[in-house]
Amino acid sequence: MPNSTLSTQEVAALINVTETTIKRWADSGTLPCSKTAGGHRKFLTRDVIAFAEAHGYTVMGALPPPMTRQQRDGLEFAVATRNYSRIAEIFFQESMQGDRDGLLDLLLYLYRHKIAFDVIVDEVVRPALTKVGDLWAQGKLEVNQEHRASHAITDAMVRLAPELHHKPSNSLSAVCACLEGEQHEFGLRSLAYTLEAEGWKVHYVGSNTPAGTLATFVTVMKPELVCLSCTIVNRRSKVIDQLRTVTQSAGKYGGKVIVGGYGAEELARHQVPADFVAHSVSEAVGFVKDAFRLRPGPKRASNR
Ligand code: B12
Repeated sequence: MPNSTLSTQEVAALINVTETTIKRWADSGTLPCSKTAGGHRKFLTRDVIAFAEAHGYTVMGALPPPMTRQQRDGLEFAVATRNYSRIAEIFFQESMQGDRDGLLDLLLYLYRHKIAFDVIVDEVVRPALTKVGDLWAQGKLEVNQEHRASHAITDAMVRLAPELHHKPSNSLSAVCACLEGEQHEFGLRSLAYTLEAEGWKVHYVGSNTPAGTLATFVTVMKPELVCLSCTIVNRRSKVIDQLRTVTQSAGKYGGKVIVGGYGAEELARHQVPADFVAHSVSEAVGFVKDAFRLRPGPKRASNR
């Protein structure tokens, strides 16, 4: 279960120094800490123990359990009732601690309680990261806090991927890439893991891929599916041009192209050169299941 956190007062009591000393150590970076939206310092128990051991302080008194009974009950109840907004809030709180192990435990807990991976991404991870982004945009989170949270989540997701149940190969392949200039790859990565679990061979190209090189790759590899992610749309016409370059290459041999991401949702109001615009990983999975019936077969002719 996730690691517990301690307040400044609790840490001071634990190693028998004043609160002022703790704040000084925290602010100088000697003792790792994060701040809540309200500006309160929070410390990971394991960081405090490591610090005490390294600096010769004796840890006094009993340590709080990793998660209180009340928190555990809250999570169990939220999972049992599929209360995703509550689960997302718990996930958000964990991500703000930057606690990668705790986040992995939480993800494993959800997955083992039969919440499908695409649902975890769409209903838990996405709202949690949206909240992180909103707080950052409002100036309530420092960039370092936002980065730490998103990296901790990425790390936990990478470590969750091998734990997913993998179906046997379906002999289909997919290329997953972000358009040029695009660094947001979380949705794409999640889709890649989902496809792999469904038996696809995935070529994960990742962030910031120029359309020309992607088109060449697609022409050579001839994947049945090309997944493109697009969040930042500074110039719509440029993004559309990039999409067209790739879809034309895929169209020549009948490959399908799906586009997703924050920016793609905006683009969907216009003519998008793609077979499908997905608002979520679950939607993409639905399209893929329909389009391919998940059976290998001869390359289909283009329907564009
Ligand atoms: C994490 C994050 C980052 C990380 C990305 C790390 C990484 N490796 O992915 C970093 C720190 C790099 C980053 C950088 C920037 N970011 Co940023 N970022 C975010 C944040 C907080 C979370 C995004 C995320 O990962 N969400 C979780 C995933 C799972 O959800 P999702 O992206 O919404 O995707 C879902 C669907 O869209 C779909 N999907 C997504 N991709 C795909 C692909 C396919 C093929 C399919 C089928 C489906 C699909 O499925 C997902 C699950 O439901 C958002 C906040 C927000 N509201 O989204 C801001 C946000 C997206 N960022 C923003 C901005 C402005 C930036 C920067 C310009 C900041 C800056 N000044 O430097 C840079 C731009 C970098 C660039 N050129 O790309 C803005 C974008 C506003 C806009 N519309 O233009 C947001 C919305 C923050 C805000 N509130 O202002 N960011």
